[in-house]
Amino acid sequence: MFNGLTLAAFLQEEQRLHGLSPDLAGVVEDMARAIKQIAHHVSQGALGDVLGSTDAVNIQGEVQKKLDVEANDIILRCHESSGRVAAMASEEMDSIYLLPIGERRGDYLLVFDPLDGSTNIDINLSIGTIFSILPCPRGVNEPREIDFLQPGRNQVCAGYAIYSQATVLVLTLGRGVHSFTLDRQIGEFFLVQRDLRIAPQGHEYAINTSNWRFWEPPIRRYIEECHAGETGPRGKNFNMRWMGAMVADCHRVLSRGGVFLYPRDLRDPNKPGKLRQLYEANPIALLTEQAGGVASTGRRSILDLMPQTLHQRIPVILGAREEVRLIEDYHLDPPLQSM
Ligand code: P6P
Repeated sequence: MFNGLTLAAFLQEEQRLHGLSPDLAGVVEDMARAIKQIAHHVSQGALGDVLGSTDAVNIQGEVQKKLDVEANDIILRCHESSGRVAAMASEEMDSIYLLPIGERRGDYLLVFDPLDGSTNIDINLSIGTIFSILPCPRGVNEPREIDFLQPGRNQVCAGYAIYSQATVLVLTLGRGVHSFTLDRQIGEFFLVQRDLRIAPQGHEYAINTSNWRFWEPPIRRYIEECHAGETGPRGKNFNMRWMGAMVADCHRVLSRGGVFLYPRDLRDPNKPGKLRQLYEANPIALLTEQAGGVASTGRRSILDLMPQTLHQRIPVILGAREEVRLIEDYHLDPPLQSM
């Protein structure tokens, strides 16, 4: 058996050494319990009744997969009677989720994408769960949507699970980014890496290049220079990856560097981006910054943005500090802005 620190022991250490709130530790442990249950369903594949779609469409306009709904319900069930959260919100639910009458309200708001990358489910490729924990405004016993509309810098915890060869939980409590791997035999998460760091320079980029014709000039310029490789202005060769699941691409960035981009594109000028701020961009942005990277819309820090609606979408460019700063500089370049 792996003899590293279990998640529970890590959280006890955080309480002992850094004053982590026992209730916040409890929310993390409840989320880990939900992730273990989701991991079990995901691992069933075609052998379980988990593949395929429902006939429902969520608020995002996306057909809900069976596992989307199952994962969402598992997370709700793991938290609604804990007395640690005051309310929850999810990519799969139009409005916020108020606890059943009689359940004690806690100090935290939980926001999550229960299954990110759903289009990968039926083809057995990586998917994940992304979560963000916000403080519930003091004195609020029945939270409203507006109580969730906090900038990402308010998060007290952010993390994701990636369901792949192994089930890996990556987590920050504001003191670095730490990675845990699930031992399925005994049902424990073990700490396998403390303080993940993203190298300031990178040579891998992740973007869906089929959207090329919709990109703004600064993004085209950056990607063209990556394509030009060592013969071009960057003087080095780049590699490209696109997993179709933000959690998988961003796990690679956190694990071996590079940059992830889902920029604003001109397909629908009213849509500032594809990825949702509260439960995709904000938690991954906090993890990125905690690992020494930068998370930007191209024009400003993601974590400083005040969300206007629960399912707000924003542009996302994150990863290696020097790469993201270069992309931000391209957004400031006046000749390009006029294009
Ligand atoms: P596209 C998954 O649906 C998701 O929200 C992210 O996880 C992923 O990075 C992106 O959309 C993929 O979008 O346009 O390449 O299918």
